[in-house]
Amino acid sequence: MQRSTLVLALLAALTATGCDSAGDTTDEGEVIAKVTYTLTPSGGGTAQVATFNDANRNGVVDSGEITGVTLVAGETYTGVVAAFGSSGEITNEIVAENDEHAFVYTVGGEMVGRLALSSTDNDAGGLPFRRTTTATVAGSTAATGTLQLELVHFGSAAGKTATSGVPTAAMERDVNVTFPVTIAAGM
Ligand SMILES: [Ca+2]
Repeated sequence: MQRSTLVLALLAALTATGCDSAGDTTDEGEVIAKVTYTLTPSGGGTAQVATFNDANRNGVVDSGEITGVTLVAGETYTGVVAAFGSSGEITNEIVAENDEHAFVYTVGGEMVGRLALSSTDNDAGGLPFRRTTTATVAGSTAATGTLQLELVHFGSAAGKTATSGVPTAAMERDVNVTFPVTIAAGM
């Protein structure tokens, strides 16, 4: 493994195979080739886009395939995830199966206690889906850490029963990628 500043991201396993369980209506075997998480500051300014682009289509995070974000302390952002297959955007296909899926965010490093995300959308059953979120950056000082983004496949709507939508480790991940995140000191 090539050592680089992306080492934290490289430590994260990546599963980029599409859902393949019986009953899925998405394209069988569709590979998620690119995922973006766009953070638009509520106070105005340029959106930040965390990106995983599996340029060599090998399903794992390689050097240069991850782009992190720099957020501003004290700012609030609107977050939106988009997913792309080899032939274009497939976000709508994921949304169509929102009762079987959920996006899960896990902060690491100095993002713990500084970066908080809350769902602003629900699935067909009224549980958090989290394709869209509000991201709040607490405090005023600079910091560095990580944000893990997972798209969990619960297998069936019945499997997604907890009100928090908390997945288990054994559940399938259609996306599992970790972005480096920097907080710039607030004004
Ligand atoms: Ca790759």
